[in-house]
Amino acid sequence: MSTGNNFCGINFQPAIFNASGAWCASETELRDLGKSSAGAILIKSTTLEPRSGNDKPRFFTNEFGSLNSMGLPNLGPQKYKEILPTLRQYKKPIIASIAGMSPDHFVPISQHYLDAGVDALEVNLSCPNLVGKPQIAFDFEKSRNILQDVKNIAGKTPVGVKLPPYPDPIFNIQMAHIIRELKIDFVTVINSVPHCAFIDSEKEEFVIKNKFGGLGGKYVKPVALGQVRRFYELLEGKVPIIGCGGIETGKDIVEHFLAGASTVQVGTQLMKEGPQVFARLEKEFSEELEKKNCTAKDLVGRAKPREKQLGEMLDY
Ligand code: RRO
Repeated sequence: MSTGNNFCGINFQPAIFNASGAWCASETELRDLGKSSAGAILIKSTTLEPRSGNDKPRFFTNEFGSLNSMGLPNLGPQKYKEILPTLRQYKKPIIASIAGMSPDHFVPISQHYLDAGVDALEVNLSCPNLVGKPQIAFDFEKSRNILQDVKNIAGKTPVGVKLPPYPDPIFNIQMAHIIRELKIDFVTVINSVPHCAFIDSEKEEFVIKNKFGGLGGKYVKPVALGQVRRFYELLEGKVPIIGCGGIETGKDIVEHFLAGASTVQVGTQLMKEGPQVFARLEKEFSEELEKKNCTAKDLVGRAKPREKQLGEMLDY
C-alpha cells in the first residue's frame, strides 16, 4: 500500500521526512537524510547570517521526549545554496525553512533559496528560543505581512507556514483566515511547545543552560493532533497539513493522517535514532496501511467523533 503522497505538485515518497532542526544543519547531516528513506530533505531554519546558536547544553532527551533551546544554529543561506546541488543527487524534494531575525530578513533569505531552485519554502513563524523575541505567529499583522512578502516573490514555488501550538482556537481561526486570504500552500503544525522546563531533582538544576526550551516527542503528540485537526477543519481539507509532533511508530503516523495530515515530519525520534528511523517508520506505516487495506492518502482526515456505544458507561 502506498506510503507516499503528492501535494503542491511535490511527490513525497514516503510521506515522512525530517522536521526542521532535526539532523539537518550540517552538510553531513543533510547528506545523511539524502541517503536515508526520508521522503524529502528539509534544511534547518536559516537566518540571513550564519549563527552558532545558544550556549550548550541546549538539547536534552528522555524516554518521553526532548527539550531544546538551540537558538537557530545554522550555516546561513549562502552556504546552504552551495550545498544544494550535491543534495539533488538523492532525487528527493528539497524544502528550505526560513527564519528571519527581523521581519525584513524573510524575503532576502527566501530569495537565496528560490535562486537555488528549492521545491518549497516553509516560513518558520514559531521559533521558541530567541530570548527577548516573541514568536511571530502570535502577532497576526506581522505574520500576514511576512507571508504576503514571501508569497509575492515565490512565483510557482509553494510557500508553507510553520506554526506553534495555539492555546485557544481563536488563534487558529485568525491564522486560518490569513492562510486562506494569501493562498498559503501548506501548514506545518506543530513547532515545539514553548517555554517548558525539566529539572534534575538530585542535582537541583535545569537540564539545559537556558532553563526554558521547546518540548517535543511523546509528550506533545496530543497537542499536535489537536492542532492538525483544528487546521484541517478550519481550512476545510483544502490546504495540505504537515503533521509534526510525537511520531515514534507507524501507528503515530496513522493518527496524524487520520487527524488531517497529508504528510508527517519527525524531530525528536530522528535525533534519538538517527536517519535509519525513516526506513523503520516507512515499514511500520506500510504494515498499518496493509491492515487497513488503504493508502496513506485515503486516511487523511478520516477520524470521526466517538459515538456512545449501547450500554457504555460514559455518562459524565
Ligand atoms: O533553533 C531552535 O532553537 C529552534 C527553532 Br528555530 C524552532 O523553530 N523550533 C525549535 O524547537 N527550536
